[in-house]
Amino acid sequence: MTRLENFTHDRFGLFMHFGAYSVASEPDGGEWVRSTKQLTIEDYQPYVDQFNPVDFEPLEIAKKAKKAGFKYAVMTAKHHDGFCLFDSKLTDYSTAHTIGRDLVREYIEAFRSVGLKVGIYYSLLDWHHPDFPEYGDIFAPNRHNLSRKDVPKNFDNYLKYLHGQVRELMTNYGEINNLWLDFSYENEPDSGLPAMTDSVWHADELIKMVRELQPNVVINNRLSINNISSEVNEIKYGDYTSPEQIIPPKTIKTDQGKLVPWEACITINDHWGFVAQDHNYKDARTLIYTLVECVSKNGNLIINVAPSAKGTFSSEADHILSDLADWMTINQES
Ligand code: FUL
Repeated sequence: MTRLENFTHDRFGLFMHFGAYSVASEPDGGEWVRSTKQLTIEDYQPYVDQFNPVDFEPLEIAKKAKKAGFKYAVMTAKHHDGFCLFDSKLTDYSTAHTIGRDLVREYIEAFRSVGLKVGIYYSLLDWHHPDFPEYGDIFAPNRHNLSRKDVPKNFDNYLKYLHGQVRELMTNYGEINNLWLDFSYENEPDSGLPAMTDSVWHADELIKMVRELQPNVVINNRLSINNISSEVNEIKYGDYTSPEQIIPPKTIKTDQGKLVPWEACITINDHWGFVAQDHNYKDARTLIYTLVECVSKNGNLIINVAPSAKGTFSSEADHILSDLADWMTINQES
């Protein structure tokens, strides 16, 4: 099977947004808390210092995920806050430095050991890197206040960092099945960020490097702008489109009528990052109906379950996964 046939055959993925923002557990923002609360790097530092998921046992999570019918997983190696969950030679802003753990390695080894495919989420945005011009981005009310125009920046330095970290992730962890890059958007002209055309990330070069290092990896389409809706029917970079919190109304086809692979990403409750107060969970029945709907339209479904700051799933999420497991036991193909 080709890499894409494998991906579309698998259909069902588990997303995990895991990071320092789980300590904040902030309903207004979740993983975006640094932006929504307009926190400086120093304001955010206590969350980074306190992030110590002593109960994170990826093998236990992997076993649950396998039983619940997931075929692959994707975990955040770095979200927009820039804090890395892996050991990078390019920064000390990582769990390798703060708690001596490479959480990405732990996750990958555990999930692979139970036969699940492994993917890595990597944010193109980086609100911590000194050469990334902004940490406000589109959803903050006072976005302009958040850009760092006062500090001299060299965007090429940031690009070197981004490409260098993707190289590390694609080199140091064996075979990676999915690279989930996030994301590109139409930025405001005076934001300080170079116009976010498709070429801003040197996307051609990046994709070429990734394909050389990992010939079988599938890549989402978020190097291109306008990438999170279900309207997109052309893939400029990568392999599949990634509609967010929406199930496309029908199959997605190119103007020439060719089927476009897609993966809908949805949250199990209302946040990507862990928020303890968020009890608005989708039940197993809803998730199963959603999965069937996606498959019937030629799509994949990836459901996000965020580990808490200690590294465990909430009891609600555990129950839902166990309900999924019951259903899967009866219906899974052998
Ligand atoms: C978005 C991000 O900004 C969210 O925080 C989340 O990671 C989602 C999957 O993609 O665009």
